Amino acid sequence: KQVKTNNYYAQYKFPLNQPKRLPTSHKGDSGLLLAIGGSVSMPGAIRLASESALRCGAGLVAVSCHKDNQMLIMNGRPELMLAPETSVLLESSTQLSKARAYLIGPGLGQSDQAKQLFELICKTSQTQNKTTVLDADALILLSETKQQCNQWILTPHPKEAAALLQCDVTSIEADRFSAVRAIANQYGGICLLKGAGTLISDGEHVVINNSGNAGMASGGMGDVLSGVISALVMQSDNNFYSTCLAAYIHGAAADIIANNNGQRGLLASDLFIPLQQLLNGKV
Ligand code: NPW
Ligand code: AMP
Ligand code: MG
Repeated sequence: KQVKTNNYYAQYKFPLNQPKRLPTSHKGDSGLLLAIGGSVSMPGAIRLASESALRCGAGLVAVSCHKDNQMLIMNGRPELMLAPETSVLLESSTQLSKARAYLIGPGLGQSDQAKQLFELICKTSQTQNKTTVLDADALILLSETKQQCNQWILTPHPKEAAALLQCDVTSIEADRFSAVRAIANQYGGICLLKGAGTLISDGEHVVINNSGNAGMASGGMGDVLSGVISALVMQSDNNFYSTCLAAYIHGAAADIIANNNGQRGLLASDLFIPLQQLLNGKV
């Protein structure tokens, strides 16, 4: 089985469907992302994910979050839109049918409402073959239901990976290569196993990411990554490639900040502008 280092960025700097924005581009060309998360105690996670998706070229982002958080999440980022907050309302919404990709999990929580949203998104991504990034709480919910879909991109940290494979964190870390392949094979699609030396696998091949630094061990960093992946899959027809590229620029953006300011105190939201610069070849 092949193991490669992540040189996707160096090899194909602009392999997206729209290498450069055409003069005639409109926002529909790069697609609508439906982002679901942001329970009462965690509005920041889905805001970080949604804002990074915008910075990485998503045409439109609509957020489904707890009602109490709607204004907070829109605050200071009026480019974001709202989607219905319950599964019943979301099911008949245009955002669900029109979205080019779904992102579910950042700050979602595991309440009954979260479970219903999770079931709706799983069902719709399976029946409509829609690319869906599952992160954070969505991975814990997935570990309880054992569903499969080839259009899924799963982004566990080691504890979430342990839940998915029903083992402990020590076993995951003892053989990260087997773990990342096993998750992709068991649940379908692509798995990105986080940590120093993030691994990405389609169940067969494994790519090792070589960007990033220990300053990234801070809250919200994974939420940003889920937004980057979501934006890139909407602009490409290759989910594996887009996930590798996202991992690379996520780490590289953190490296740029750390080189200037140091690793300690690096914030997830510091990554937005360097992400945009990297994606556009400006650094
Ligand atoms: P311990 O302490 O080692 O036993 P968090 P999360 C473990 C949202 N967030 N390797 C560690 O366990 C997310 O989106 C919201 C091994 C830790 O205590 C999710 O919806 C934020 N173990 C939700 O919170 C910012 C690791 O897991 C435990 C590990 C839960 O996300 C933060 C739980 O970890 C967060 O993103 C590793 N690499 N990483 C916001 N601003 O709104 C973690 N663990 O950090 O309590 O929660 O699982 O990451
Ligand atoms: P999460 O645990 O979901 O917030 O995700 C944390 C993000 O930061 C993932 O993309 C990790 O790969 C990255 N990260 C955390 N710690 C490190 C580290 N020590 N070195 C490199 N990347 C890290
Ligand atoms: Mg996380």
